[in-house]
Amino acid sequence: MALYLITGIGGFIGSSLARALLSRGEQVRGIDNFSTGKSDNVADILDRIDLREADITDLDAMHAACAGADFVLHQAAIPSVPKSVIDPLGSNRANVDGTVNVLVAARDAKVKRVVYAASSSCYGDTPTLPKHEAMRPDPISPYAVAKLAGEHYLVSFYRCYQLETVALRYFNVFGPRQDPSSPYSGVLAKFITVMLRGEQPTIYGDGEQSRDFTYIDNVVEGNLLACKAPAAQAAGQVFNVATGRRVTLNETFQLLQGLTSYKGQLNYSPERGGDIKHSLADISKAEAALGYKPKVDFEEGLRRTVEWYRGT
Ligand code: UD2
Repeated sequence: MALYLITGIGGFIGSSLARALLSRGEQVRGIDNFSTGKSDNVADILDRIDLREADITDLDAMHAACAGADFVLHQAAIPSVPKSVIDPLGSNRANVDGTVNVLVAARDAKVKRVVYAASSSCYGDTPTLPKHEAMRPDPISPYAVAKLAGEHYLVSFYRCYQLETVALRYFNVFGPRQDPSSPYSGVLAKFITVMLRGEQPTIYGDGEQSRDFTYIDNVVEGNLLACKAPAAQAAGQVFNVATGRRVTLNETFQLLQGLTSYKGQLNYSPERGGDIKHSLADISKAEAALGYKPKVDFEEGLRRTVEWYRGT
């Protein structure tokens, strides 16, 4: 049994990781400032985790949280491309300063490995598809820059201090518990909840933008594999975590019409600043080095997610 520290445990991804680790008999400690995370997300596991309410930019709190931890799964962040366009300083504080703090604390506590939630946004709008890790990043939004800076810090901490680090570039993660209520929420959480209420979803742009939407279970699997893969293959490395298939928003809307029984129309409004047109991952590096294989495809993930929101 190992002790895992999850930063951002109150978030949709952090809380999903916690549940998966507990079900495997592992010990879980979590830290969250509950700015975007929700205590509801961990309500059912509260008695089985060591939960600490603190900010990752608080170095003392991070030192205390890292003490005795074997692995750190660093998920805490202020996500959202448009939010970072409005508030680049806030994005930088949480996503860059916060990440350096986590790394310093993990290094000092001599944790075995840090796995980091990086983002597909680092690839930017370069025309080459699929995106592979050897491509030169070309971030557009402040969020994408901050997430990429975090990656570079991970690699630096491996090279300078031999702290084993793995950066996982998540591609548009979705699934149960993703917050649908903020203007910055992920598009699938918003569409599903809006359509289940019989209301009209809004597409920014023409709806022909595409994403490699990745169901949460695949991301959980990627994290677990990243902790266990031999250092020679994983430490100091960056991996895409995705499904290797892309769908447009217009296609997604059609699929959701069937799953939610929504009969209404779509509303189209102007494209969002900082957006990327197409996103698709090459996942061969994660397959070869980590043994990663997406377990749940897009349609099945969508079905499970709709069912979950229907039940809430
Ligand atoms: C980016 C990253 C993703 C993750 C995320 C964190 C890319 C390709 N992906 O997601 O990996 O880091 O940031 O926030 O950079 N949209 C609508 N209607 C809505 C909401 C969104 O049309 O009500 C559009 C939006 O303009 C975009 C697409 O849906 O074209 C996806 O938007 P999103 O906010 O769900 O995720 P995205 O791609 O910014």
